Amino acid sequence: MNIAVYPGSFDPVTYGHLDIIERGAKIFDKVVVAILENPNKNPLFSIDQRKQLLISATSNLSNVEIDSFHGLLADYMLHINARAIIKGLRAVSDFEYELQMASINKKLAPEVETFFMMTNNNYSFLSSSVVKEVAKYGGDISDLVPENVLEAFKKIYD
Ligand code: COD
Repeated sequence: MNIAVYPGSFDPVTYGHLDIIERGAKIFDKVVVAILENPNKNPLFSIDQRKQLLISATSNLSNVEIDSFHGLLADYMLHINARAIIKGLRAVSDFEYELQMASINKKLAPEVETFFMMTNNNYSFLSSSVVKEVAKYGGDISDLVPENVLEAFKKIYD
């Protein structure tokens, strides 16, 4: 079975992420969306909240699973016996960082390949940070995130 891991912070999941997940799920047998538990970051949503938001936003996709991990992605890949990492690319600015990540992951786990998927043009400007900023100041994010994420923001800011 070809298992791909789509790692990220997903704080919170956006339509940009979901587009990558849906397209990835058509190519790979299974896609594991893996949320990084990063003690150095101060997320808006807890790991459990992010997990729940992702679970319900992907409930229509039978070959998608949601998990979380800490430490190195390369170790997690070997731990779950996955050989493919999916990354989304938006702008040239993503490329430099992602090239560095792909290179270090290749060094740490040579049998693991990184696959890059170009953003959907409709979401090329979209990131979790942009969504959080707009929501914080009362802007409309209904075209940017699924309904359940919209509800989660309402609980924080309404
Ligand atoms: N369109 C397309 N792709 C998108 C969009 C969009 N609108 N928005 C986000 N994406 C992509 C991102 O490019 C990324 O590939 C993925 O979706 C997740 O995005 P985020 O912002 O939720 O997550 P990041 O970028 O904060 O995640 C970083 C990782 C957790 C993947 C990374 O830090 C990591 O692998 N950490 C583990 C530690 C490790 O192994 N480090 C390497 C050695 S130093």
